Amino acid sequence: TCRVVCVGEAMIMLAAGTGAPLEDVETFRRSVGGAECNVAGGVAGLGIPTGWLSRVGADGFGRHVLRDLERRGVDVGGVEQDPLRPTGLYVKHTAGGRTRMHYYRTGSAAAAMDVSFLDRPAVRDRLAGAELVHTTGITAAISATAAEMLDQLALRRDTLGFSLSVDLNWRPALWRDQDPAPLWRLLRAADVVLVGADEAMLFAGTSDPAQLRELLGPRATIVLKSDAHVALALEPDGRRTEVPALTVDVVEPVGAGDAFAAGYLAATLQGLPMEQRLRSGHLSAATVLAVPEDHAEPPPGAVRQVLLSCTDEQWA
Ligand code: KDG
Repeated sequence: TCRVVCVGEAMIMLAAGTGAPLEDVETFRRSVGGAECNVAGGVAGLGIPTGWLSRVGADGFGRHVLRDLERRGVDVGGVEQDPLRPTGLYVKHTAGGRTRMHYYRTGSAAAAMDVSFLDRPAVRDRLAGAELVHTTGITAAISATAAEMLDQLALRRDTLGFSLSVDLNWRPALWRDQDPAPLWRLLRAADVVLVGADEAMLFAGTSDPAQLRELLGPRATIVLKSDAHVALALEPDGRRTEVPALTVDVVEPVGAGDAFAAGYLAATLQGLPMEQRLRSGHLSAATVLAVPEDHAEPPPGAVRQVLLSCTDEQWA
């Protein structure tokens, strides 16, 4: 059984080969992205049995996504293949030091996830067996039916007994004029909320931990990653733990938040203290900051141990 289950869309990523205007770019490098499947790959890479629940098109891109996640050790038995709708795509284009994402995902197979998706036996069983379910604000944005599914997922948390982790992952390009109410509901239902200070400002108008606590309610451990590269955890009982990040040469930052989530969640499942969870998040994020893809390759066993439970002596 999977101890962790991640729910959300995966896409084929096409990284533009040059920083020329997009209309002039001729070559693209293919890989796989999507916030929740990045987290699934990261947690599985740290040795925790992990599944990814989603839908892909019954097309070559969907088959590639499945194959790639399986290769990284993620259980994909709960993924449904849609004969009618395609696997989503996005183009990542870095120019002048700035990365832009262009989404081609409207009407994708994953956007058709709805409440009934949770009742498919392969999905239901995995949720029932999971200790932790992770999703993000992106899934709340991709369609009204996916947002409804998340409301239902939060209800099932109480009957099935998993904890719910949500990364804000605020993507204004996906929300446009949509009402973000489903995202607020999801965040307020979560046991763990992961959020970057800059996106908290854009979404909630504040990145102050005490104000976020008021807005999000009493339930969750809030993990706030600040601009000064410090991660702060604010637990429901008021305890605060802060851990500074490593200094790394950043190749491309997209996906680092997902890797942080993976490290943090894997360490949480190992029962490690908060300081080590945050360290594990930073270390895992560093592995993605150093590559152009949105996720890193699974680490070898020896490295895995360091990523997961860096001791005070190792850190000092
Ligand atoms: O967090 C990284 C994701 O943003 C990326 O992999 C693509 O899921 C994606 C999205 O919707 O932006």
